[in-house]
Amino acid sequence: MQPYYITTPIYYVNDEPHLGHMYTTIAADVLARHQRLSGKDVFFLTGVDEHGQKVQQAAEARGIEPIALADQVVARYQSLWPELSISHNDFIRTSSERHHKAVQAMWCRLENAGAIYKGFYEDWYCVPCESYWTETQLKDAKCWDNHHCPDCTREVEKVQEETYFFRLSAYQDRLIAYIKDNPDFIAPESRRNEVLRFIEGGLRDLSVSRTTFSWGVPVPGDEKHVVYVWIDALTNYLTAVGFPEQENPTRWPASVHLIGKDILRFHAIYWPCMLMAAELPMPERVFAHGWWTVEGEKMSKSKGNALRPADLLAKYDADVLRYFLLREIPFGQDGDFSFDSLKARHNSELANDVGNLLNRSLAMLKKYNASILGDVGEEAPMDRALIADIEGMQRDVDSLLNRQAFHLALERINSVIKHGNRYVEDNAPWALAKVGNVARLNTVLYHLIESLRLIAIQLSPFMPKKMAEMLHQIMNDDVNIDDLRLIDCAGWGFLQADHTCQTPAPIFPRME
Ligand code: ME8
Repeated sequence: MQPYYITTPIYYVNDEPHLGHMYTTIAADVLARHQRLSGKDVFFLTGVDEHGQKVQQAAEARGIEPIALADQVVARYQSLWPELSISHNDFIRTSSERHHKAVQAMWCRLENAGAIYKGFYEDWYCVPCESYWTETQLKDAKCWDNHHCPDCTREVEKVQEETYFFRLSAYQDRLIAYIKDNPDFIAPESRRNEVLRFIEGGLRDLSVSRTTFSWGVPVPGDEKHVVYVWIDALTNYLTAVGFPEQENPTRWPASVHLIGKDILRFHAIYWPCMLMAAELPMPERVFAHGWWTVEGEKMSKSKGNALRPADLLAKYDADVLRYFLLREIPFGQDGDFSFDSLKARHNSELANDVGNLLNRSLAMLKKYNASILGDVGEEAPMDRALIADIEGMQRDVDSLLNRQAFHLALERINSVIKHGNRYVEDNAPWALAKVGNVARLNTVLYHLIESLRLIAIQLSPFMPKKMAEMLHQIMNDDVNIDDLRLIDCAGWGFLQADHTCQTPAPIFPRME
């Protein structure tokens, strides 16, 4: 089986999960589910980033130990993911022993490669951004890393300390060449160009240890230093696949690192350079998606307008949220979350289009043939056109999802659903029933139900529970969505004459 290894960022435990964390994780889940359905051997990783000054400070502010804070937030994530049908294979915590070992092994590997040296550091540090700046990179003596912290104009701290450096500058030319030779490595295109411009501006060696706080992994052989949180965090992608027990883990490299645009520099520059130094293969792809605003405003802790999963799930079905988040904005671009557009999309695309096609088809089958599929007669051009459209859609969805174009994949599926609704109008089964054209009526109803089955399978990575319900009505049997494989079920003609479907029950009741 072809392997497929997909990751989300590991989320900081200084904040509770919010819409942004849901978004990346749902997107990764759709890809994991699609690839499993396609027969790949999927490993889907998510988890939490527990170390660093930011987490230590958040814990101090609450008067608790960092690990106690981490435990609380981990519990939130671990109860949230099943509610959203997230099908991860592993959940990594950076405080775990396996990860400590991996970080220390990575450190030694970098050191043995001559990529780490000890020096003295005098620079400015922005704690919320976990980033170092030189004097000239500051604006009005404040941080302005407007990617990682969108409204960051915060005070920076002067740091003067003995530190270890990673020779980032030594890999600059190799990294530029690599990015140029591998056009699919960083996506979307605009982000790739941004990264190239940044590297071409010159890379400075990176300070990779701190002595001013202790919440992290100690540097091997020099325990007063703690490994810089990003070296620690990025290594999680190797920990989970068995590094360092496996020096070159068989599941490595990752097929895709899915991230937000805020952490592109770390994944597209630091991480590849670390891997080059450690002589490990590059991830195949780093995709940086855009940022959500809420009703036109940036989400922020200070404004208190961050959308929390519990509030969303109290109002909306998890699958409807999954669908909306991936349908509403082209993946890679920024977008706005509004309750009005969620309702509008739900009512038009889910209730009206797919919901209606399912309902009317099953209702006609019940009315005209006691819910039993009849024999298929000779195929008309209209029937062949519908089948061809379905088969084209199956191929297109696969190639679109292979480049993370979720919105286009959904558009393509929706175009087939519209085709199905047109097919109903064009064939007017009620008229066929009226004139007693049973052969043609059976053929039309079969084409509708078989199309719906194949549509539900293609939509199942996006809406696993809803599509399990839809398939249940069609198959008249429980369908284990997680075990479906295209090779067994995606061919036209799977349903047989004499199969009995169920009486329809609306799966997307209209939102008022
Ligand atoms: O950066 N819109 O963790 P983090 C969309 N621990 N996505 C958003 C978002 C928004 N408004 N806000 C956050 C860290 N995200 C590090 C990562 S990885 C080795 C270490 C999502 O808790 C998006 O995926 O700040 C972003 O990259 C991530 O949350 C940052 O999560």
